[in-house]
Amino acid sequence: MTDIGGGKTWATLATAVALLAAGPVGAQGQQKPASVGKPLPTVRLFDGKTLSGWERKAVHGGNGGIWAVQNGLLVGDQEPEHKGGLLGTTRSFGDAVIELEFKAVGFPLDSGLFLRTQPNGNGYQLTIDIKPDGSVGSIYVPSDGFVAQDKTWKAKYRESDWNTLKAEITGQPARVRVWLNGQQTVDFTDTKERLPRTGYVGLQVHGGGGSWGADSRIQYRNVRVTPLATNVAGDDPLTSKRTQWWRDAKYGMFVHWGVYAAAAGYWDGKPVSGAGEWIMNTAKIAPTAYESLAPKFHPTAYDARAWARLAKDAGMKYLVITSKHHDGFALYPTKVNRWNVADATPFTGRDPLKELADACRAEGIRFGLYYSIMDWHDPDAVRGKADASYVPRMKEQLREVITRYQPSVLWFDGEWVDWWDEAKGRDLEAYVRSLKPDVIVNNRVGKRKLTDGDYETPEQEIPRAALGERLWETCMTLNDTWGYKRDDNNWKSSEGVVRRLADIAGKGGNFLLNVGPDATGVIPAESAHILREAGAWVRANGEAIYGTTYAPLPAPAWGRLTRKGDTLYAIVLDRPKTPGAPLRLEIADPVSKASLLRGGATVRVAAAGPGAVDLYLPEAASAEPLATVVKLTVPGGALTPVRSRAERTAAGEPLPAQANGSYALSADGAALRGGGPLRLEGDAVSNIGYWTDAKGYVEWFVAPERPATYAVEVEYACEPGNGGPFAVQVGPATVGGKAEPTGGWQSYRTLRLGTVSVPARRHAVTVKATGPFSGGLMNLRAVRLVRQ
Ligand code: H79
Repeated sequence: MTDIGGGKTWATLATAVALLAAGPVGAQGQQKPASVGKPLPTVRLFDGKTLSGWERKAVHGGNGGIWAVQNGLLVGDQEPEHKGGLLGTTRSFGDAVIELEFKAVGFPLDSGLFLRTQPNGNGYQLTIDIKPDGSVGSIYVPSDGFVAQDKTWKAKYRESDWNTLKAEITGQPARVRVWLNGQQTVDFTDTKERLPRTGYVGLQVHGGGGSWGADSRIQYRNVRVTPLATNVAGDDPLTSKRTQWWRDAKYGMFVHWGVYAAAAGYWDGKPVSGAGEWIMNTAKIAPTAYESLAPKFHPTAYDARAWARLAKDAGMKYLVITSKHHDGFALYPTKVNRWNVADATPFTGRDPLKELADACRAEGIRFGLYYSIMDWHDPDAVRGKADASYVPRMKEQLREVITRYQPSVLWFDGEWVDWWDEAKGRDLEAYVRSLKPDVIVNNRVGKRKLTDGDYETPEQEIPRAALGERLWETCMTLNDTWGYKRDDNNWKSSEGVVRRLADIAGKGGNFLLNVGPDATGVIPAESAHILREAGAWVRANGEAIYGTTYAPLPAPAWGRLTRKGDTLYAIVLDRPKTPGAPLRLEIADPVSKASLLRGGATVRVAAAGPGAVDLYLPEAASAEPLATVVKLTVPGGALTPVRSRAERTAAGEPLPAQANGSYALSADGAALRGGGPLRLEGDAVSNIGYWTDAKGYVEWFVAPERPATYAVEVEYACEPGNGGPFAVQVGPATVGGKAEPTGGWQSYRTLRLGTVSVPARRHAVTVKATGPFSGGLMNLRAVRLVRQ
């Protein structure tokens, strides 16, 4: 529950509940559920002894710390701060029934049960308020950042006695039904579909004390959740056995191959801008003219086994290839039309997809297929009159590829055409799952909504932070095209590949990295070289990547953290510039052991104040190419979440100093103040942009332990014709500067402004414009206070 309920604390009481879920085929859909079913095994969430299966969530201004096990009961005491925080399940649930017993003593207000809770703490909150005049419960649902009270009801429970609560959440939009002591008290449907179909179950005590009654507590026992099989997938992709291999795999190869490879980025002898596989669209080529590429697609050098081996050498665990891209060309002998490799090209008698599926199986690589819903070649799809004609043909092609190649993944794309809608997406998702129930499907099967398919698909970008309880995969090119382009040599480096993989793994995602073979069937030598070089690192350090997820800790400036059970992997992307200097790690739990993943040399760990340790890399670390991995043991495996920098700044808390006493105040930890258009943007490194209004300013907090002098540095970029005067204020001290153009909005430069001396206490650090400027003031990446 959150405080934004509109003034009054909404009290609640009781109970927890929860759940979540569901698939597209919900309560009122016109379609039949693909698998409505038997309940799945019940998960017992509180056995009277331990809180296994739960973790304290650092959301809603608390850390969940007030929950305790006492005499076989789960107890949430009231506490004066109104900040109990959430006790949440470590796993998410889809459609489910949550059952528990609760006893309320006194008036423990503002407590409740969250269902489908997201990492930020938003969820359907079911509350039973306890008031002397009877009980009124509510459902609160987040809406545009606020909590809307969607429904209230009367529901009396027996005070100081055990009560049963049963809650069922199904469908998408969600329907929540609640029974109190066997009596149905709630039947609520969310008409706005504001939350995804999975999330964790949470309990909260969020009030009590003061005028609400000082001596109050809630006790729970027999808490259990029974997942229901009413998702289209029949399960929860975040946790199911079905998706286990994909969640563990982390790194895959994307292959874009079709007749566009024969154009290689040229049409009529002239280079065409944009991605190679888009040439038909970019150069406005009519279907009949485009067909002239087919005779030039004759990949006699195609060696599927070599491709699969390359994926393996690269450390990749799966491969997804275009069975049909936007140009409609089928890379396999379809019976649906003649626009395919067997009927339109000289490459007859062989089936590229069959060869690759077999080769992948032989090399232990999972095989998946890309399929474009948009089709520039099929006249009915082009006209957008696709329902009665093209859509059945598409389904038939999908039936062909699923039955012939048994793909582990279906990667849809081109779903943005206006004639494709969510209902068609659900129908298609149910259709492909009926042909292969364990297939993993991306969210572009529908309209890329949270509830479509199994996972999200950021393209050419890495999310700024972990997406939390959702599956996702970043797909990316190795140069600037997916399909082969002869002239595109803008290759990423092998180091860049490793850094991106670490960044993605540190945020809990998968990485699908593309190659575009040419029309002879060869993967460009540069691609192969980069992948193998990066692969040497990935294979040697795979323990820190495969089967891991993100850690609920702030990402350090020097690298990324992944987690597996009670092991934390610190992937050091930037070793200390000063030899022997430590790396600071923000962690609240004790670290019992630390060593290099490669070689096992001991890493010294020194306490660095509350909530942080310093890691001292041994000599051997510098021998490691690309990135050193430190393996840390955190006994018990339950990491206490540590709030992000942005969350701490928002709460007015100082950010921690680096090991040497300096502060790196990065854009992603700042509070953007003053209203106006200021915005956090940027790819791998965030910056504050849209600084077009002098009212907008930026703020962080620091709290040096002793009086200190700092050199103030600002890392910024500025396009010609922009920029202006500004000041950095650290508590009582101010230094001024001028943002001069640096050559472009992405040409970052570090400007040293002067020094400030400040006493030992909490200070706000702000950056403000000090005079008029035209256009934008700057793109600000960081302010550094370098300890003198
Ligand atoms: O297959 C690769 C690309 O060919 C394909 N997806 C990857 C995996 C791709 N198609 N388009 N794009 C990538 C980017 C283009 C997006 C646009 Fe649109 C299409 C801009 C306007 C139409 C989709 C709909 C994005 C914005 C609106």
